[in-house]
Amino acid sequence: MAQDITVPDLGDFKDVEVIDVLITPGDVIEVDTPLITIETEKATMDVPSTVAGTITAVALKKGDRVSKGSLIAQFEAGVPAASTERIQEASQTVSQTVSQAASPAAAQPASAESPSALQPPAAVFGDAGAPTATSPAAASRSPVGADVVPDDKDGKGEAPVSLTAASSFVMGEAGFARAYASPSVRRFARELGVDLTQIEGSGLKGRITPDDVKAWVKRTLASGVSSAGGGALPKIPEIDFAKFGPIESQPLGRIQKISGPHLQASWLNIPHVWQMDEADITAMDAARIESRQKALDAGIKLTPLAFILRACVQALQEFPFVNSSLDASGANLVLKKYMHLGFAADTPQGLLVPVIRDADKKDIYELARELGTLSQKAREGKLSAADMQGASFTVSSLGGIGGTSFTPIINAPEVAILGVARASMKPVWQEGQFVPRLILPFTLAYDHRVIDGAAGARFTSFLARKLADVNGLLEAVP
Ligand code: CAO
Repeated sequence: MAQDITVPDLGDFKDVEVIDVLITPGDVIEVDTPLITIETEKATMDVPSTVAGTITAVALKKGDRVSKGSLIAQFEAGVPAASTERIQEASQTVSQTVSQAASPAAAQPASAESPSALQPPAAVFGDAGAPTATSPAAASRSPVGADVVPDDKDGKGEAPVSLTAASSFVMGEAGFARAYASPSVRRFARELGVDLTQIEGSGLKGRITPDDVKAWVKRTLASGVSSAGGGALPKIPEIDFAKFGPIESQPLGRIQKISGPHLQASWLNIPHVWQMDEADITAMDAARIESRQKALDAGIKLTPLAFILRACVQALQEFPFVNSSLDASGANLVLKKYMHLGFAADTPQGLLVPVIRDADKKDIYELARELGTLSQKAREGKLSAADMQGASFTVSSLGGIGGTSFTPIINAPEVAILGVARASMKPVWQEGQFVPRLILPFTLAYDHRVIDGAAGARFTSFLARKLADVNGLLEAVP
């Protein structure tokens, strides 16, 4: 028989916003499985389950507001009931977190200061921007691989760690996905540039607390070693621009605030190399123009990007190490057997990176259709967390806007990103004469720890050949 799961005592808080719902009907939950993430003015926290069973109905959605006793979901006890002790522990987790949030002394500086902490999370740059599900329930409903592996510290499959976009906008910090910490602690750690994998949690069952993060920072500063292993960066001097003329100060957008530190982390942590090349896409564009109307009739806008994504798939199949990530130790390469392609989308809210899943199983038309659907969702601010998770390689195309080339920043923990500029007609020397050809400039940014220069150049040369081979691009996908 279905039973109710309700919001436990939230201390002084009432009418708190739900910023994420981590369960769906059919999920098997255990004691401590995070059910929802709520956000107060002071902190973001998970509400873990105090029961075990199978979710039959979910009563909440993002944006709803809850107080003590609000119905979260209904469940049927389908797995062994949790022991009283574990139920007490779960309840204790909630009340401890809530009381920390309620206490100004314990409130996290990041939450109090960062506007992003006061707003619903938004995923930004792929894994970098997307919530990373780390609960068994969330992992089971997510098609994403390595970044949603449940934290299973004690071998019981419990993972009272949840997600926010800010918490999982990870640049080169694969360990974050496995760290045993609340979203607000993750956010706090990210803002300080702290690698949570290096911290031993002193909280319940080893959970990392804000104090653990602060203590780690103090120790690290005292020892003069940064989390990146180097010394502190020299600071850019602060300048009073008003001395030189009138100024106006505007806060950065929420997405910029989230993505900025992670772009910087990628920039600082990854030794980037940029390999530039060009492809002759004359035949490809002719085929595109020929099929454009037919595609439009089917509701698909066929742009060069769909062909480029298909060529990327072919290149990634040939060079699987480009479809990989370094693990947290930096000593092993995680080769991904899936091919989820992220693409940068310029939206009114800022840069977002939706992900086309299993791009290797899709032909040009399916890729174009998904590009259209996801771009529209991105612009309307309707992308879900899952829409932005799990990219294994990213393409950033500025071809619709202009420019002859640019040097993109890798969407860590991926190891490469393709930057596509605008194609233009150029005179090309062929068989003793110049002929006009449509030339597409592109740049592969790659992590030199993983990809050698020769391999990078082989990848871009292969990609150029694939882009020139329109028949190969249009072939049915097996
Ligand atoms: N060369 C020449 N023309 C191109 C082109 C290229 N490389 N790429 C696209 N175009 C053309 C398209 O064919 C289209 O023209 P028509 O309307 O005449 O067919 C026009 O440019 C606009 O294309 P689009 O932008 O609507 O579609 P897209 O599939 O190329 O791109 C998307 C979709 C979401 C990637 C794009 O709209 C976008 O947001 N780009 C910005 C990405 C960004 O900000 N990157 C920087 C991130 S930091 O690294």
